[in-house]
Amino acid sequence: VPRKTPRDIGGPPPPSPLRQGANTTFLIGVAGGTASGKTSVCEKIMAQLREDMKDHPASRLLHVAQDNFYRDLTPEEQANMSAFNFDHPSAFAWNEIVATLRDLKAGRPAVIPQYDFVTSARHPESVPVQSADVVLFDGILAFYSAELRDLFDLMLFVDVDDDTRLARRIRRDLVERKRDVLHVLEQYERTVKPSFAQFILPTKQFAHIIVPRGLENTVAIDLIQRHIQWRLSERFHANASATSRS
Ligand code: UZR
Repeated sequence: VPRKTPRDIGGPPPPSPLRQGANTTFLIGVAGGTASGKTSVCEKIMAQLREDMKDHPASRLLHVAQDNFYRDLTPEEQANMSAFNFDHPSAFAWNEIVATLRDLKAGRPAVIPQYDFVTSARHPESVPVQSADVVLFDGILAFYSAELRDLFDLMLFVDVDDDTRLARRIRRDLVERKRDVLHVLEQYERTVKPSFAQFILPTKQFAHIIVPRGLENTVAIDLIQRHIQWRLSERFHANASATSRS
C-alpha cells in the first residue's frame, strides 16, 4: 500500500497568473518529530489556501513527503532490518530529495518515489508530478540538509509533546503500518527517541515559525496561511505589473 502519494490539488499545470515570472514556486518546509502532525498541518494549510485561491482557479498546490524518499536497504540491512535506524539521516536518499525540490522550486516537473511502510521498501513505480504555485515538503529531517534549507521560502517546525507523539505513533503504527505494540516501543526507545534528540530537535533553530501543539493550533495555522496568501498576492501583483509594462 503506497502511503503518502503526493497530494496534487488543482487542475492541469500552469497557466496560472502566479507562474508567469521565472522561479515563482513558493516552497515550504515542515519539520518536527515523528507523529507530530506534520502531514495534517500541511493538509490543513492546503485546504485553507484552496479555499482562498478561489479567485485564482488555475493556482496549484502540491504536498510532497520526505517519507517517500527512504532509500532502498542493502541486502545486509534487509537481513537485519529490526536493527536498522529509520530515523537516522543515512536512511534517506538525499541527492534525490535535493534534486526533486530544486526541480519543483524552478517550476519543473518531478518524479516522486513511492514507499511502502509495511514492507519498508520502495515500489517499482514512481509518480510524476507538475510543480505548483505552492509546494509543501514535510519530514522528520526536512531541515537537516543545508542545501534543502537554502531552497525553502518558509520553514515551520511542528512542536508537540513527546508523550503525545508516542501515543499517536503507537496508534498509527498498529493501524496503518501493521506493527505490534512491543515492536513500536522497542524501536521508539532504541532509535526514534535518541535520533530525535540528536538530529531532529537541533534543526528547530532553523524554523521561521514554531507551531506548538500542531494541528490543534488553529490560530498559528491561520497566521501561516495568511502569510502565504500575502506572499502569493505580492508575486501576483509583481507579475501582473511586469506583464502590463511589457
Ligand atoms: P513520520 N519508519 C518506519 O517505521 N519504517 C520504515 O520503513 C521507514 C520509516 C518510521 C521511522 C520514523 N522510524 O520514525 C518515521 N522508525 O517512520 C518517520 N523506527 O515518519 O514523520 O511520518 O512519523
